Amino acid sequence: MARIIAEVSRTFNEYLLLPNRTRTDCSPGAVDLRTPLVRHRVGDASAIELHSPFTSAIMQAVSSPELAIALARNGGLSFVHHNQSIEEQAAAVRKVKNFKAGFVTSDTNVRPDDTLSHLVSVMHRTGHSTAAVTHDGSAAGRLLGLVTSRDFHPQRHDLDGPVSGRMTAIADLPHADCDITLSAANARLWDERLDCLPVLDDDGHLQHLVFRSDYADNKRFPNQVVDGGKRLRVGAGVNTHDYRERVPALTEAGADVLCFDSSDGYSDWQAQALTWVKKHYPEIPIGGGNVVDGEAFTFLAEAGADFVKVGVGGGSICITRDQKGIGRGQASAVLDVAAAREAFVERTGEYVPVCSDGGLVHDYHVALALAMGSDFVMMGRYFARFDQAPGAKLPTRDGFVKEYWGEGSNRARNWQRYGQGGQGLIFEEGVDGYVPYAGDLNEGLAVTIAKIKSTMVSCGSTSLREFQSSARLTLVSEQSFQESHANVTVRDTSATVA
Ligand code: RVP
Repeated sequence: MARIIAEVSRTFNEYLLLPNRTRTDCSPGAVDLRTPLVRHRVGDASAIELHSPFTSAIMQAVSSPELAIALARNGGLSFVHHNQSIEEQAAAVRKVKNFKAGFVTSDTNVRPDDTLSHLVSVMHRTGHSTAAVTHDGSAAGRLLGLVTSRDFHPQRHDLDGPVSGRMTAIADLPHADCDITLSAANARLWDERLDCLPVLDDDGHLQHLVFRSDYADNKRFPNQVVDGGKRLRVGAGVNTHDYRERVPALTEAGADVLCFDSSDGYSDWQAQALTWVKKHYPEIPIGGGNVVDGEAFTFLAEAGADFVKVGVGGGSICITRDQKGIGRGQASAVLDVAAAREAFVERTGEYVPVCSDGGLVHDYHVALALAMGSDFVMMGRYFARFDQAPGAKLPTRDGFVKEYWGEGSNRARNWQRYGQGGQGLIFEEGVDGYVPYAGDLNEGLAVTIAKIKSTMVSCGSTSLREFQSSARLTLVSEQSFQESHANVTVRDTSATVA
């Protein structure tokens, strides 16, 4: 007979944190958001630590190399999605690993015989005012010169004329070799009063451009998550179908950590795949999931998962619960799994981090997920709203939106995550939609981090471990939920704020 679990399935919206006593030394500046990413012995440090507890969802509409770079620079980590060929995914991982702060791959490139009007349209598209002139118009072609928007004027110069007529030719252009460091490049930019320094390989092919403004930019990211070689860290999603080919390629590309990406990770397939990876690639940590209860957590932890992802059906684009009737309120799922994790620690002395994945709608939901025992969170909708996410930005009457679609939607065609009986998608488990545009990730995430630190201060905690162990949570009634919101007509001050 079916067993009914007595406990009601609850969401984050149903809880609030009670403030604890705040000591005088507990201020936002003292709050440390570092958190373990992968399994470790209790008392030892995790081989990979995040500096802020955020990962981005293993989704096409979310985890592009650009987003991965921005998130790692802000202390978190992206998992590059696997809904692409092995070669494409490995190339995306390489792009993140090869990112050198301040060393930019030129995105505004033309050939010497291109017209100035073509140059104008390229600059318009990229929004950049410095273009590399290379023999083939590619970012890695032989550099022939640089041309900037200051080198020509549409009214003074014939826009049908060639770019070569207005560029500064390589013979007159200060440039550097590949082994130059960022601080040496910066010194040259200032000493020689340059705005841009091209970096060339031995054959004169363009490798990077270094801009004066980017040096200061790099100083903005003291929390970036890097490997031993100071390269940004990045993760990658894998599936239980082609992992024998995908895992070696991703490892070779330099991925720091992998994660099985499945809407239901409580399966023998995932356990077998974990066993295989642990046997053949013991050096690369790999997470498992998704699960919603302690039993499934223990199953994956025993199979070797280095962290376990929690959440079925709570994602903002997810309709799994409607379609299949499976899932669990995210708060109940996290609480159950976190309890099993503590039992696992007691039994084995091994700490297996827990990730709350999906359904985080408000910033305070992140704080609740952490308080309930998650070591870090994974978010899709949240990151899809930013400039760095790959979805198109579209105008609406009231501003802008970004495209965001589920991996179980027809649009994603992700049969590896949602393949139903190996027959591709017979029915959708996700939707294709829009999210409000939220600008630059660096600014948006800074606000979220400030709110979480403020919550932790109110709860008297300066570390996530302390937050988890001392948090007091209360269930809210419908009435107290209403009371939480403003109960006046809120004046729209946006027009008057400078
Ligand atoms: P959210 O942050 O609420 O947008 O949720 C993102 C999560 O939703 C992903 O990390 C994944 O676990 C899940 N997902 C992705 N696609 C789909 C779907 O199409 N059903 N669900």
